Amino acid sequence: TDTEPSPAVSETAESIATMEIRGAATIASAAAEALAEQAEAAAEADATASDPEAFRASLRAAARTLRETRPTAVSLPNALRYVLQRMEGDSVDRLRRSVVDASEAFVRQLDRAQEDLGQVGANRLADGDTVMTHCHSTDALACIEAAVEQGKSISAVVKETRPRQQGHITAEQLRDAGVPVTLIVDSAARRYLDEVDHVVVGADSIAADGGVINKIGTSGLAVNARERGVPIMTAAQTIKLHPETLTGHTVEIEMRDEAEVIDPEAREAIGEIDVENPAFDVTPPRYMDAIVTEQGQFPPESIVTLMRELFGEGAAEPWAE
Ligand code: RUB
Repeated sequence: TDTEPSPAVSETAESIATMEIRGAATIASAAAEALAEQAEAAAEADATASDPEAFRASLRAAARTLRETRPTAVSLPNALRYVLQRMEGDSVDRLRRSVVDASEAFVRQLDRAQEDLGQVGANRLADGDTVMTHCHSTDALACIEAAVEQGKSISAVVKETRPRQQGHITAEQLRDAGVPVTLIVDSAARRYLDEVDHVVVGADSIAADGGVINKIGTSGLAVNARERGVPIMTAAQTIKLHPETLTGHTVEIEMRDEAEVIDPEAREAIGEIDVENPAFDVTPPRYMDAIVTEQGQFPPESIVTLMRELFGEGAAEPWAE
């Protein structure tokens, strides 16, 4: 149809769904860039090149395709909202320009925010600290890397993070930053907390009550950290704040394929069982010591104030048909 997403958008959507592109911040910037690619393609395509309304419709359709890839990281719809709300002009060329500019501004802000929150998070870490990580979060890594840049000597205990083992990516990136890494299986976390000074995790979404939605296993880690007396922070740019939770909605937890947990043959051998594979969980605010954002650090219970300030007008859906 006229509003079919361009090949670039379909490709990005596919890469997000298959987790070739993953992690909340990376997904957000890829989505914003895909909208810019859609704008460039639509400014050339026969059906949209000279029809501003058709052009707008093709951008909305592209945003819907991107939106449907994964449900939990709110940075994805927040990115789409940011770009579409800035789409303006009465000619296709003006519309195209506004989308491309908004997309570039969004990605610049995202990078800047990560740098700024890295400084805040780094201030919470002391020279000689050992940190524990879960999954792979570019926001969490920004804090550790900034601490290293401040001249602090940091080492890390990295949880492998079943079933997709994003911990391996974290281990590699920390090693590249000169941080000595010890990789452990997830179930060894409590044992190693005795040797850890700070737990640093990321977030896919932050709810209005301060609940932190992040990779499955984060909530158990937080409870264990509290029991061991180890502080835990979540590093999350404000793009992770989930506006719909202001009006009582809950965050959808993605359920992924059982083949990530057990291979079909082994499953067959066991016989009749159920297998479930939730990708994320919710850490209640009382188990999280701080949410570190580019606007400073917040106790989870007070994040709602920032959320109202930034997303108070609610969760518009500029991609609706
Ligand atoms: C990734 C994950 C990360 C957050 C934050 O899950 O839970 O901790 O997305 O990452 P998945 P970042 O691998 O399933 O996408 O700080 O890079 O936004």
